[in-house]
Amino acid sequence: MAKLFLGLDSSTQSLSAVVIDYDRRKVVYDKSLNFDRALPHYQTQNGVLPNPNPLVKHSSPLMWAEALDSLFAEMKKDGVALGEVLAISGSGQQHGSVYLNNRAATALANLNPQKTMVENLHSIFSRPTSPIWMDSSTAVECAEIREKLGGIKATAQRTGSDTFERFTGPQIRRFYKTEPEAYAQTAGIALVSSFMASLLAGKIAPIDHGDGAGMNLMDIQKKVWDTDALKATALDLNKKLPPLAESWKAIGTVSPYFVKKFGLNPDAQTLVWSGDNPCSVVGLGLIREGMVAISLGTSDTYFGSMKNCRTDEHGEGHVFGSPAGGYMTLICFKNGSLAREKVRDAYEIKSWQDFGKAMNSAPPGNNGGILLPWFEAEIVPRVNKPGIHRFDLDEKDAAANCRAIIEAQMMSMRLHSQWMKVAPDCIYATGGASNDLAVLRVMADVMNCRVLRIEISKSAALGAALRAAHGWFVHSGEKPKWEEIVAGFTEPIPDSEIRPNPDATRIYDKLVEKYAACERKALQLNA
Ligand code: XUL
Repeated sequence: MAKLFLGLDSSTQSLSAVVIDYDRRKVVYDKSLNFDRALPHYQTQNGVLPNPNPLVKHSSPLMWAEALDSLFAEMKKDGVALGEVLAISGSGQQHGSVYLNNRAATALANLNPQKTMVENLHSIFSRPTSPIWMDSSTAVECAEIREKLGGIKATAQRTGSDTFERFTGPQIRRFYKTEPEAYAQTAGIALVSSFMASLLAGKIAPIDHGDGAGMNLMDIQKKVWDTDALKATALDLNKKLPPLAESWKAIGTVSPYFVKKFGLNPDAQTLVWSGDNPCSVVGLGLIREGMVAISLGTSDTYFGSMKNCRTDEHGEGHVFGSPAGGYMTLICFKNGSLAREKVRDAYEIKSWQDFGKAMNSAPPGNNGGILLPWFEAEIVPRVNKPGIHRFDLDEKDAAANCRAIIEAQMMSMRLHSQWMKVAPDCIYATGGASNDLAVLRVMADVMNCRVLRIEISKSAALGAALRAAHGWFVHSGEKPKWEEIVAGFTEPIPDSEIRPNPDATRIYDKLVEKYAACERKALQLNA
């Protein structure tokens, strides 16, 4: 019999399912349900509920529950062999929180298959909506918690990250301060990931160390709730959080609701869910220290695997638990494609191909010319207001400016990932701009590391399915190796490898020092 594993991904805009046939190393099913289109009665826009305050971004936990019903119905209709699925795990958009009252545990344990999920669960929430990662209404609470924990460095050392508006602790604090009665009625707080896992398992699920690290509430070294952080956040919070667990922990067999309604295997194990970024680390095959993925999208993201926990004293990067063991980092640079486009358009360059040609007509190192492309306020380094700064760079020189923006982005990644003390030995590049060879060449040369291209779509759901396989083996008493679990599922695009050119690398080893000095100067100018 085939070994089938199901990975679900409850993301901002959709719920997706990926089924893998483990022995055949194949994805055999892949489907997404878009919240706005499939469930228009919640009136979300891109998965977010309308709100007059642009800083407030909430979604509906009941919508996520309804989506689970709808997606299982689709899978059944599509003839997925649900009775053969051995284990299920999942991925959730990080940081979002769900507030449950004291009816939740009983309702979950008694899900009635004659009714819909919505009918079963409509009265279990102490807060009808869930703040999600796009919310930025908690600046005050971030400052309050950070101060109580002793500042940026201390907060990052303790929880893996400085306080951020979207992180769950500041969100909980805001709820506690603004709606004290509803907070008092809250018996349990879940993350999106642990909420969805709770529905599948029919009981309150633990939070894994990957997603738990995105809360500013977990001791990142010991992987336990941090008493001081809990106290700095809200009253009695220790009574409202579920236990933390390893990412491969089995919660129990799937709720009979899914067996009776959709024909799931009654012995199917539900595994703890994790956040989408930790799941993507597995779905991209970043299972050992030194493996890094760089996604060149609207913002550029640097994901790396790290064996031992180190934190960023400037509090710019994040450390989460990796579901493959150890840790992962996520460093997000806001001025990604939009900045690249701004430079391309400023010089009236028609295509990315022509942009690449322009870049290639300036030499590696750009004769020392440096651009700091903060077209928007930047996350890494922290820059509060936009500013463009040029050093030894002629604004009129199109080729030099095209090369300068890419070199700046790559040198910034090199510089601001140094706190990890892990030099990458293999970079998987993904996202729109990773199709550009000239860009990847600079990446390889600046990072002094080979670069391979990889397709990222569905990496979180695939990672969840691979985690289900891994967790199922662990639960069956085996000691699965991650290399074997991901083999054949997370291969880079064939023949896409670019190796660093030693001459260029030598130039960048020097230039990055100048870049760092320019950055310090520009930060002063920008302050
Ligand atoms: C990570 C973050 C986002 C969400 C997106 O810190 O906020 O990547 O996880 O779903």
